[in-house]
Amino acid sequence: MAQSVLRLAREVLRLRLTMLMLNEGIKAKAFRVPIHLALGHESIAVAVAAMMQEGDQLACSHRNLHYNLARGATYAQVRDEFALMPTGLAGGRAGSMNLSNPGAGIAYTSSILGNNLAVATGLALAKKVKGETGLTIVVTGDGAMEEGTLYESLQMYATYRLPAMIIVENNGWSLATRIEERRCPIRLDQMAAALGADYVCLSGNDPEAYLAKLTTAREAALADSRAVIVEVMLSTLGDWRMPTPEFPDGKHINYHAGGTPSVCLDNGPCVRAEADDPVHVLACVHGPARVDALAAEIAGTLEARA
Ligand SMILES: Cc1ncc(C[n+]2csc(CCOP(=O)(O)OP(=O)(O)O)c2C)c(N)n1
Ligand SMILES: [Mg+2]
Repeated sequence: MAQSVLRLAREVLRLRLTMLMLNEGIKAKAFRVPIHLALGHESIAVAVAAMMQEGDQLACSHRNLHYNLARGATYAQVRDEFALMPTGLAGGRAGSMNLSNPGAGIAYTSSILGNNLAVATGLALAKKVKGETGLTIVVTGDGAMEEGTLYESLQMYATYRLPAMIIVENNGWSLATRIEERRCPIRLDQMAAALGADYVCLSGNDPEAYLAKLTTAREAALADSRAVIVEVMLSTLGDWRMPTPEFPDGKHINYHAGGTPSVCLDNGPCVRAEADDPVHVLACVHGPARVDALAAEIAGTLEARA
C-alpha cells in the first residue's frame, strides 16, 4: 500500500474508532452537550483535510466532529470538550455544535443553518482585500442548502470573483425529514452553472479518489477566482429515535444526533457492509484483514474506553 494511501486509510479508521468511542460515552451519559456524530462522513473529511494547504480556511456546521478530528483533534481533546472541561479542544467553552479550531484551519463553526455560508463569504472577501492567499471552504448539509445564504453567497463569489469551495454533504435528510418530503429536487450542477461556479459530484467513499478530485477543484477555483460546489453523496450511519403521537417511545429513523443505539464498538469498526460505509470501502480496496490489523493498531493508540 503506497504511503499516501495508507495515511488516508489510517485517518478514516482513526475518525471511525474515535466516533465509536464517543458514541459509547454518549450512551453512558458522559457528556453535557448535544453531539452530532458523523459515522459515514469520514472519507470526505479526511480528503478535505489532506487537500487543505497553508492559508486555507474551513467553516463548518452543527455536524463538524469529523472535520475537527481530520484536522488533528484527538479523542481526548473532543471527549473533554464535550464534557465542557478546560482540557477540551476549545477549553470547554465551545461544546459540540460550535466547535472550531482556528489554529488548525477551522476558522468558524455555527449551529445556525446557513450561517457559515454567509460568514465564509466574508472570510473569502477579507482574503481578497488583504491580499492573502488560500481557499475558503464551507461545509453545509442538504437541509442547510435550503437557506437563502447558499444562493446569496454564490452570487457574492461570482460578483467579487472570490475563490471558494462549498461542500454539500448530501445525506438526504434534514432532522427527521427526507428531501422528497420537504421540497422539490434541486439540481446543484445547474445552480452552479447559472452562477458561474464549477460543480463536482463525489460518491463511493474512496478517500484517495476524493483527494485527487478535490485537489483539481481547489486549483481551478484559485486559478480562476471562482467558486466550486462539491456535492458529496453519503449516508449518516446509525439510527435515531423520534417520539411521535403513534410512537411515544420513539420511532426509529435516520440518525441525526446523540447516541446511536444500534452501533457498538465491540462489533468492530465497520457499521454496514455496504458501499455507503467508508470503512467497508476500505476493506474492499485493501482487504478486510489489513483493515482489521490497522484498526487494532490505531485502537491501541487511542485512550482506553474506561
Ligand atoms: C436556521 C436554523 N433552522 C433550523 C435549525 C434546526 N436544525 C438543526 S440541524 C437541522 C437539520 C440539518 O440538516 P442538514 O443541513 O442536511 O445536515 P445533517 O444534519 O443532515 O448533516 C435543523 C433543521 C437550525 N439549527 N438553524
Ligand atoms: Mg442532511
